[in-house]
Amino acid sequence: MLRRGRGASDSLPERATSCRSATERRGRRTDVLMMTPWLAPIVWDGSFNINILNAQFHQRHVRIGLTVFAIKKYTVFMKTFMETAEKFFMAGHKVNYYVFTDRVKEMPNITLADGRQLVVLEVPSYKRWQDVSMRRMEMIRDHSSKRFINEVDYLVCVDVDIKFTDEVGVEILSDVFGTLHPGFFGASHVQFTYERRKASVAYISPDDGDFYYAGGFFGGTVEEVYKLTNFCHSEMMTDKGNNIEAIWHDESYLNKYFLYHKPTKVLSPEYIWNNYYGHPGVIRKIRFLGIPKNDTAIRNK
Ligand code: 5GW
Ligand code: MN
Repeated sequence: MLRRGRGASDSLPERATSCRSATERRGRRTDVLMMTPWLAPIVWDGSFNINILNAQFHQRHVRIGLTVFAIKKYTVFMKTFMETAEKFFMAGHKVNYYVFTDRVKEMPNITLADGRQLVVLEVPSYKRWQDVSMRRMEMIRDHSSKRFINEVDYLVCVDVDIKFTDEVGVEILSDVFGTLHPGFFGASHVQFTYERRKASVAYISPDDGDFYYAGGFFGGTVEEVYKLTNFCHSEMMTDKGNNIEAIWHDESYLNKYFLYHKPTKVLSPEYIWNNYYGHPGVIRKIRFLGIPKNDTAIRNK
């Protein structure tokens, strides 16, 4: 039997300690769900080593597209969005910002770090705010097949009324991912605000549902995002033809998609927090924080 010599100071308990991973030393999270029933990781602070992940994704020369819509008055959110993204979103990786807007002239002029570029895509605006929100699916779909597929590997699709307040990096990337809505991560599936009218194709029965996903943060490979947005847009058009619109608009169709196409990674509400929900202890980091809106001042202009 081969046996390595041991120094006097190399006692067994000490060795056992030094063999533990950094995650274990900091303490494995037992306070939150770390994996979905279909074995997809749920990303919480402390569940990943960003240095190892960065090395892996750098080796693949990964390119990331961040899509955001700034239609009508929502251009006011762009400066903070971009400035905080430069600080916290995928630092050190190749990033294309894809900003869909009807007000190209109102885009902020921000100096970007190396390997990052801003692509402004001029799009029409819709009169109804519900359409402004919902038509994002169609526009992301159309640009995925035309442009994004040639330029990036992954797409991250987010709301604009948000600022980055901590690191959001490659730990979020996977074939297709969704984010737990901060209002429902402790709730039971019967409480989820899925579409409950059977007349809508977004309908989900009270017996079904895994999680309630936020409409403001999803993504995946360009191909998977194409499939997701194509589904959501087509289903919206079916409902429109039947004169019905799902209760939470694009979010309702997204939840329907994820019920039948399970995400390969689920992000914790660290990734789309809102102070409206307070500061529970399980939220160790707030990475992406909703900005309070004055509805009359911003929304209906
Ligand atoms: C305007 C009035 C009511 C609701 C949405 C809008 C609106 C949304 C708009 O005028 N312009 C616009 O660009 N949007 C886009 O849709 C933004 O990217 C915004 O983040 C996204 C979703 O709308 P939100 O953020 O107002 O929805 P909640 O559910 O986060 O409040
Ligand atoms: Mn929002």
